[in-house]
Amino acid sequence: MKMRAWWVAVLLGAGGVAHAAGRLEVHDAWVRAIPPGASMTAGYATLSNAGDAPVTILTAQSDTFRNVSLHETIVAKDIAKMREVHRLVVAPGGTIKLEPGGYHLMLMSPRRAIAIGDKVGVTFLMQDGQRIDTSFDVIEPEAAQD
Ligand SMILES: [Cu+2]
Repeated sequence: MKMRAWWVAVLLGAGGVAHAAGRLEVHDAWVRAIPPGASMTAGYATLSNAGDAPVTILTAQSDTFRNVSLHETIVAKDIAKMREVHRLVVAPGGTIKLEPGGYHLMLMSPRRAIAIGDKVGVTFLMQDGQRIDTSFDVIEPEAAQD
């Protein structure tokens, strides 16, 4: 009897591990058009986890920019500073917004000019090895503020 209970527990445990998975969904993704004379801009989006395990985003890449990183804007003593974020965890059923004044994608050293209406491909890289390909719309700078 004890033996049978043990087997049931092992089977349930294995099943739980095998099926629990994070599932990142990216919505409302946009990039601020690069201001004249600048060589960097930022990307914003709503990141939701539709899975039943946490999703850990390590970084992102883009064919359009040589240098892409996850940043966070922090205001200390009325001065806004940015720092790189090396892991962003989206809880199961949770949402994190990349938005002006908060988390954002820092997009630096463009390989080509981007115009309003263009789409910029961004790939999010997850800790578990998953890659999610997304598309960000380029929007005029006046459409947002930091
Ligand atoms: Cu930044």
